[in-house]
Amino acid sequence: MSFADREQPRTLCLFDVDGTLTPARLTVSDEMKKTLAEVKKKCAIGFVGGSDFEKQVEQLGPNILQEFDYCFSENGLTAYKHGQKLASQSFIGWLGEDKYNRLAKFILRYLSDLDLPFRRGTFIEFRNGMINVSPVGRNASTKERNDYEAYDKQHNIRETMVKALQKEFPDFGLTYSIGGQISFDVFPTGWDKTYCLQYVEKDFDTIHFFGDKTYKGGNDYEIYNDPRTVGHAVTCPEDTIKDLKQIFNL
Ligand code: M1P
Repeated sequence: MSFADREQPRTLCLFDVDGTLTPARLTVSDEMKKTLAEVKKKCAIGFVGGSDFEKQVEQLGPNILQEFDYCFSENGLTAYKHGQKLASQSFIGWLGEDKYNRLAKFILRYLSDLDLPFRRGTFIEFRNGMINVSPVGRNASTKERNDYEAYDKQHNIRETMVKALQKEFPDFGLTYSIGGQISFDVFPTGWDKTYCLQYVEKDFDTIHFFGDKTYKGGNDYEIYNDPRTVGHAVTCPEDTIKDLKQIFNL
């Protein structure tokens, strides 16, 4: 059995990253690392985030492949178990070049017409299992991120853009998910965080999921409500630690 060295070998704790293990786009605390190491003695641990693997390394540290039993980037479209890469599908393979071209042209045109107080660079980030669209651009600094987020809250830029995309491409089978501060993810419907469960559902009797965006429309909603998980809604990394201490008597 893969996890025979754990006290509860058929239990998995799966964590969202931003707002659950770390503050949004920032790095993991020593206290969280210590708590996760304790939890790993009890059961298997993994994370599932919308970001790509490189960003998760920036946030969680260079040794994530050793520290976590499962690493799921882009909702599990890039997946590792015990440091070994698992097979995955790609966004472009699923959608096809023609449809992606139409989508990208519409997005770039839409973005160029937006009135924004400032812009930075990288407006479409092309990933393996999704694209990420940012009206302000992914090169925004932490301060610029916060400023943009406040502006977006006031003017509903992303929400309005998602509605326009849904109207323009009703038959593309895509889901648009506003999970962070400055962008939204676009991926095939069904490739939300529940996508990663296919890699773990047979190996565990209990899969705890911890996330901060578990409300309808949040990017933890589907996996939090999935019958295969026991959902835990948290408000911040400190709250996650509090829950873990209670659940595992740490
Ligand atoms: O993990 C949540 C989101 O984090 C980032 O969002 P933003 O840059 O807007 O704060 C992105 O990596 C996004 O893909 C991810 O869903």
